[in-house]
Amino acid sequence: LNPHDVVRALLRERADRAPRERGEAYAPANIALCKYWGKRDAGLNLPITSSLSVSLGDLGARTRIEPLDGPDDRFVLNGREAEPNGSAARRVGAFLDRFRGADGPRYFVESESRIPVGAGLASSASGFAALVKALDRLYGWDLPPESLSILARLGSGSACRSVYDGFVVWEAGERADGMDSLARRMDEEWPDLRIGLHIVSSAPKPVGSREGMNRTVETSLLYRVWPERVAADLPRLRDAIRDRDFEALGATAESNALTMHATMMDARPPILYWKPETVGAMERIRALRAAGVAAYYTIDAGPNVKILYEESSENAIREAFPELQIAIPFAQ
Ligand code: 2P0
Repeated sequence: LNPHDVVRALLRERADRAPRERGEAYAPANIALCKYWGKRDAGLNLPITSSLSVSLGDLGARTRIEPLDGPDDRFVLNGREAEPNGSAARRVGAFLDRFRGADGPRYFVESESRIPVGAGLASSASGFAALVKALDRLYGWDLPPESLSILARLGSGSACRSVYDGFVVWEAGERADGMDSLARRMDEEWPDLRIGLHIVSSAPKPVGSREGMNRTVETSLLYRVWPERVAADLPRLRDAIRDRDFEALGATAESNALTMHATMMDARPPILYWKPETVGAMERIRALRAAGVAAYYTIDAGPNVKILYEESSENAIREAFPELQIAIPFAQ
């Protein structure tokens, strides 16, 4: 199955519906506590392992889509029109082609992202999840969330997790067509949980995450233990969430991120996303911990550091990281 076939299989008779005037939707960014790193199918973004994330509440993307007369799509991101042939517009256009075919309708797409630019926060995750939900509203498909998750995955793997709020598990699945590779929300809340975004650099990364994960899978010997690491960490995280055991949650998430980075460092040529300031922040968090403040970190495919803590530690964290942007996953 190619991505277009997946779309057809999910939409079925809905594919013939006429559009409304517009569709609009919001989707949060997400941070993985057990990471997605490595694909078994690059065309469908099917992962080698399952992953677990938490969505970032009101840090995300709001997207509006309207049919457009004319030969080309228009894409406006944070008030700025994207270059028609730039990488952002091409990626959105290629994604829309999976729904409409190459000579289908053109669209005006406007997206506002409340994610710090360049935060290495997989803005593609909230972007594609919001776009799929906006399309669902434009055409009145009213698809179940599991289908929206599969469709979002076709845009960007981690986008399948941004269809939901809260804690989310993306089951890797086994099928070649990926119809069982989708995310579901966990039925748990953690109102005191906070995620601080410590931005070290917003410069473009030397190796994109797509290339980084492919190179790791192909060349890293350490990657061979990654599925075992995930198999051990996922149940630990589920238990920690169920028991509200913050130390277990933070320690597992932190170790999981370090193992992911170890697999990258073992790739040939090696991939190292950290900057001196990244390691500096890791040290500061370790020092906070030694001083009795429960704080842990996780790091994605970039130099920025995401700090996990609970509301009761907020003053100590803010003192150590005055510039922190704070996400509240379970705001009431
Ligand atoms: C994650 N990352 O679980 C991991 C951790 C980066 C490090 O998902 O190629 O943008 O679109 O499937 O989803 C970033 O990868 O990659 C990512 P594609 P994606 O959050």
